[in-house]
Amino acid sequence: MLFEILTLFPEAVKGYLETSILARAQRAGLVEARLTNIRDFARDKHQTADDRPFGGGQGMVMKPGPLCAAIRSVLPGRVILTSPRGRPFDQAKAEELVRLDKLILVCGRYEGVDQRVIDLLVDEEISVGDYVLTGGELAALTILDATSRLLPGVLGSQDSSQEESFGDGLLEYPHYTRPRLFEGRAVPEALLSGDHQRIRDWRRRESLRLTLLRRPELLERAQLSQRDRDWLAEMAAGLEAGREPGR
Ligand code: 4FV
Repeated sequence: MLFEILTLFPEAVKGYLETSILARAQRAGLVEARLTNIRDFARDKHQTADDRPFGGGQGMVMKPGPLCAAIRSVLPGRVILTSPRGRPFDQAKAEELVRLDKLILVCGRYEGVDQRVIDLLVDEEISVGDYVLTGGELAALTILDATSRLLPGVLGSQDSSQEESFGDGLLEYPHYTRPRLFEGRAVPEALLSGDHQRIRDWRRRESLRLTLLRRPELLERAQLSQRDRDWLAEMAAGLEAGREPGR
């Protein structure tokens, strides 16, 4: 899968791409990430990529000329602008995007980009959260990371995307590794039992319990068995009665 990243600060993105799983995926030819510096498309002698907003107000706005030229230099492909106005990014979106061969990720800076760039060339705006970043680069890397790790072969055997948060619409169960006892705290018995069904049940109950406590709205969309529903009812009753630890 090819990711074209358009940014005014390629150096801010490079380091992350050259690290761990993403670096290995690029070496294996599973992922290709190309960086384009939007300023290279500014034609004036000072290579100006931003200007003051019409109508006044704080900050600067990215100029349409350099940004449109930069986008057109990497077309065709799905053009995504990372911005707080965008559709919230989630696992389902990552699973949709990973079906594409190529993604063009445009990183905003300053107050944002001239609206005519969006009207002319942007297919969709995506937000990684309801907060304001200094730049869209972290959002672009978030989308690239969550999407490319779903590509077959990107996650090695030691890392799996099977059983994880949102994999089945629930929050992930707690993880434990050696030592068995740490600062007086033991690993739950079930995980030491060697009984695979018991281990699966413990993990499923923990996922359900954490999701009930922290993200109950996710339960509406999750695929739940009757046993899951029975457990949830028991937990909800336990919470009511203060029996279930609220954590
Ligand atoms: C953002 C977000 C974000 C806004 C102004 C870049 C910044 C600056 N992008 N999800 N939240 N972008 O805050 O995606 O242009």
